[in-house]
Amino acid sequence: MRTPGEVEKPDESAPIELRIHQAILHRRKDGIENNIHEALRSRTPVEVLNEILLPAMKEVGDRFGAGELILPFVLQSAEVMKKAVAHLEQFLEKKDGVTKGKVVLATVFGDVHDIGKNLVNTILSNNGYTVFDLGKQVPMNAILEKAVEVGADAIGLSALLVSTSKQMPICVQEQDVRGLAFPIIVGGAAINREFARRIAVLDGERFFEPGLFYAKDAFEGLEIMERLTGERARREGFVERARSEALAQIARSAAPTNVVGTAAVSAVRAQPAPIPTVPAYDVRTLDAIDLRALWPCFDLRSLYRLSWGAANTKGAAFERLVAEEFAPRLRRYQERAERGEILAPRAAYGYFRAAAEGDDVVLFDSADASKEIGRFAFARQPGGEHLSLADYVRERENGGAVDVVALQVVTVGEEASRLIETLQSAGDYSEAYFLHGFSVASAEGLAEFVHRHVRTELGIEPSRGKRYSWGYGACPDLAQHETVFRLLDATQRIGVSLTSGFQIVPEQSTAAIVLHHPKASYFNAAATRERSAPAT
Ligand code: B12
Repeated sequence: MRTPGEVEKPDESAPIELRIHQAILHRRKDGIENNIHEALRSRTPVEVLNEILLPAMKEVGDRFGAGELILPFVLQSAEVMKKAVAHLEQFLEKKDGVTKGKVVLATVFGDVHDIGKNLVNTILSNNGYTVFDLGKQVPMNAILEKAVEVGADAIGLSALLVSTSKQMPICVQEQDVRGLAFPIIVGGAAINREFARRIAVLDGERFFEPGLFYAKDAFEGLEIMERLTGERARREGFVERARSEALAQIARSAAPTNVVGTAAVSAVRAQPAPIPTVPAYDVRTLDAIDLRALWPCFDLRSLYRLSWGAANTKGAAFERLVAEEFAPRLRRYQERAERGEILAPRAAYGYFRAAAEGDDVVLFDSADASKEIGRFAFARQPGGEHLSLADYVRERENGGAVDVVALQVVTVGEEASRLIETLQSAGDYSEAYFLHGFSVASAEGLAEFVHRHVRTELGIEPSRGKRYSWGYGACPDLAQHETVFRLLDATQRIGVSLTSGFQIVPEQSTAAIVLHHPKASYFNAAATRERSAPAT
């Protein structure tokens, strides 16, 4: 029984094209240059690329799509492909002749999240496309100028957050104003097909002719590029379908909807919680955190399944993957971190006098319980239990604030992102991906660690209360990060900052409000009934 992607022994007696195919499929880098040399004895460089290398990477993509390969192993195959192509290039007359198309790729302005973009770059550039990767936080003007300069076949835009995804429609509007016509592909964790269709229509009626397409992952991005650079009729059919879907959606959303505001408050509001003993109403910094105390706060399921790509690996195959690959690799990262590499965990957190006022939670001065120092206007569920985070905080009593909330901002520093960038540009795609996952787990683990620390200092049970991060369902307004940063003096204390999209820099950082109410639960303040994902 084989683990997804288990390496098969090379069959040296096989014909050279099969040996190269197997080397890419089974992620064997060693000797690939010699194999290329041997293949060039009977083929032109372009034939080696189009008849052996690209079909091999295509099969890797198909096996990934079929759930037979996990993403890190796909990236290891791409590393072999990159080595093979890099060697082949010296024999290719002019590189241009052999590209399937040119893509200008970038993470939008205000956004520092680039693992998604990097994966797209890896998959496209190792499937025959020329990628002009402009990096992260890229102003739209620079993206459009590059597209004009290189004569791009498409522009690819990536973003992590709703707030930063707002840059994407600017690409449509600016092209319209400037008379440009580059198809746009958008992707990212916080957007979806509905968003893409909406921004593909100008002035509520005109479809952006070159087309704007949503890609749920890098391989859908590849499919879209195959369509956009494929033969004319197929491309036109593809764009035509995008047009009709976008205009149909606009027509549907034009229909009046009866979303009503609500005066209702949830039943929780009438069940105020006992107020814990607060050590002091002040702000503190944690920057000498013992990493061994952090490891137990890791969510291994999310690391292995989400960040390291084994979401679809089942049963014994998963157990073997963890035993042979994941657990040893995690231990190696933890040992490096304990030696002072990779992570620099720091946190700023504090306790604030607080009172609910309608749907707002108001924070008061530590010395004067009537002096307001900050306010969070929280959303309220229009339906369902009509929950709002304000319901978990006591209202003013005798004019003063009697309740307490904690705020926290945590970061594992920028060293991880720097190492990931170095690995990515060196073509060590899978190492970059694995290290990104570890840094994500560390950031989430640190948020959990600080939350547990707050519960201990408040003397409440380990499971009491919840931690809510802005941008998630219960508190979607990321702009409130500014109030958190001001009240915690986060930039001074732990060296974090906010982008124009209210994203935190360094990337592996989170911000949250901690509520101690025993009935606190996760919910989505948007017009739905079901509960939303827990906070970071
Ligand atoms: C990992 C993660 C984190 C990590 C790391 C984030 C990072 N910058 O690397 C940590 C824990 C640090 C984090 C923090 C936060 N997060 Co977070 N996070 C996630 C999570 C779980 C996965 C994102 C990820 O890295 N996916 C893996 C990569 C490889 O996928 P990807 O980037 O989506 O890219 C793929 C596709 O989208 C596509 N794609 C992407 N771009 C492009 C471009 C093109 C051209 C193409 C073709 C394809 C394509 O292909 C890529 C490869 O397959 C998502 C939820 C989710 N399941 O997606 C929430 C999520 C993105 N986070 C969210 C939030 C709110 C936050 C915080 C703001 C919370 C807070 N207040 O602290 C912070 C902000 C961090 C900051 N620096 O500002 C929300 C965003 C919602 C919103 N309102 O915008 C999400 C959606 C969770 C949710 N359910 O609401 N987060």
